[in-house]
Amino acid sequence: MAARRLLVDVHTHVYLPLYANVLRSRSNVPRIVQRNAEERLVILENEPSEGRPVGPQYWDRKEKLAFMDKHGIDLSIVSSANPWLDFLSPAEAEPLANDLNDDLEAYCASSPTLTGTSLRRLYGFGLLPLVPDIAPSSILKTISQVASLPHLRGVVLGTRGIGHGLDDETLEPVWEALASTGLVVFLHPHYGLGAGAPGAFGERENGHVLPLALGFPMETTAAITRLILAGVLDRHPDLRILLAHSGGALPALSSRLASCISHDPIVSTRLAHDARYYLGKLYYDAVAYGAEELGFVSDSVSRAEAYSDINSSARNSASRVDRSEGSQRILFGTDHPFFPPLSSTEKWKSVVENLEAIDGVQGWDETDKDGTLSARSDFVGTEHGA
Ligand code: 5CU
Repeated sequence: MAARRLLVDVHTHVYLPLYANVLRSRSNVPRIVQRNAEERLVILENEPSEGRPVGPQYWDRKEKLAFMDKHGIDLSIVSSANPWLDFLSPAEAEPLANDLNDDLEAYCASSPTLTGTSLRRLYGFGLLPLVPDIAPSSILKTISQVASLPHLRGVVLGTRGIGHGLDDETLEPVWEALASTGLVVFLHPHYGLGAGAPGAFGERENGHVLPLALGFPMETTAAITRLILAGVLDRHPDLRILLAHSGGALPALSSRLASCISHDPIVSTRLAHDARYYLGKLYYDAVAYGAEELGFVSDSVSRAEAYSDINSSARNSASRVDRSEGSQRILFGTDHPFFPPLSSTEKWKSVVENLEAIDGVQGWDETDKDGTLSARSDFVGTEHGA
């Protein structure tokens, strides 16, 4: 009998109890503050209204499983939510990373079994102690720890590396180790790009809209572009990087990026391929909320191979693509527990929209859609019997 298609969520977060306690102990952002009977999460700089209400949906595993049940999600790959360990010293970050990885392993390992399979319902992306002045050997030790924990399938990474971004040469052994272990690297924003630029977001109170809708994706776009420009994907073609929020603006700007590179005397001979080629080496969550956007990402991935030859003169012929190829690298996600509905609804709008978007991509057949919904099983090792 053919195996049932699983619904797998690759973008879903937790603040583990130990981490929430660290946030409660702090007097600066990021922190959890008590206001009257309510706890509030303050993680972004200049958050309006002292952050947002925070409760068990952020740390209680029962709530995660209830959310999954409500939306028909069989299996989730849970990652710590931002800002991870970014604000800690090396002496604090390394032991906390190790403890949180052990806690995440326990959170997943003791989750219910997925009926009819040998899988658990929860797997995880662990944490690395990526903070300024950390010894690279500490990061490498933690990569070995994560690789040894059977329910952790990768690591979640912010965009700052150890303070100098993802093009920092000091990170070279980190990419090497991540590529050789086969761990997935889930690249996720926290700071927002543009937020600090004078006048970028104006003075009007717009809640979280501008930093989340624009700042987050642009931060991811800049981080992955810097990594590509540093030649990391040329040196480590096996690195499996999953980009949050469907890769931000990278797909839409990739031809402009390629043009800027080819006109720049410093960079024009640096890379082995045209910039658009690297889009086919990355993975994208499907947290885009729209079928057109997913279709565009899919096209960008599908045409990537045609840009392998940096000197190819027939680039525009690559625009005739089989869109379904791109679906191979696009994976369903929810961003839970963020984006809860503002008024009570049976299902969360953010989830329903992402499911409808996958269903509505023109040119994707049922196999393409199923692959995206089930995280292509081999990507995170969630095939039946794994
Ligand atoms: O709503 C937010 O602030 C966030 C966040 O911080 N992280 C995330 O993954 N999604 C939404």
